[in-house]
Amino acid sequence: MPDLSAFPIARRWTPKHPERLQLYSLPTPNGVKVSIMLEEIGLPYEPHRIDIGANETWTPEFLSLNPNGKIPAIIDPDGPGGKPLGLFESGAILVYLAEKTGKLMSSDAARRYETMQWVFFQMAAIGPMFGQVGFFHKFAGREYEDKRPLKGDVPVDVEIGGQALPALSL
Ligand SMILES: N[C@@H](CCC(=O)N[C@@H](CS)C(=O)NCC(=O)O)C(=O)O
Repeated sequence: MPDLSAFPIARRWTPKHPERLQLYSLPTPNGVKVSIMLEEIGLPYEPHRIDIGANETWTPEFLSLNPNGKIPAIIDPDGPGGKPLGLFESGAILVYLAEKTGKLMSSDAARRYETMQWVFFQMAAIGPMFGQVGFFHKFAGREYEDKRPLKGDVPVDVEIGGQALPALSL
């Protein structure tokens, strides 16, 4: 039976099946990427529901696994060399699972990089943009005041190279 006691997160979210991959997540767009992959590759896992609405990702136990305070994160009790491995960032987890199981990523180098480019595109481009749209339009937008002047509303003092320019109307 693997010993996960070195991971503080396992003290707050106690594993019932420590021999299975431990998934710390919630069904959000980033969270489901990992659970969908786990279902697709058929790797047994134990999910732990992390309530981001209650700021559970910012507890010391969660931060010990992901200092960035975000789901998803995993502990694989059977990591490289048979040792437990903790991992965060959905893209890193997807690549790890693909390499661990030899599924959903080709062993052919060109095909592998083709897959990686789409993973990086999702992670670095479209994912964060959609995330911001969702955050500001659907969830917390009204809590943030946009202090920028509206076009034509407010004259703005501009200084370039220490020299004051006449007020501009944007
Ligand atoms: N780049 C990260 C983003 C993860 C992320 O943004 N997770 C959100 C939910 S989708 C979260 O945990 N938010 C909680 C918070 O920021 O308090 C990844 O892909 O894993």
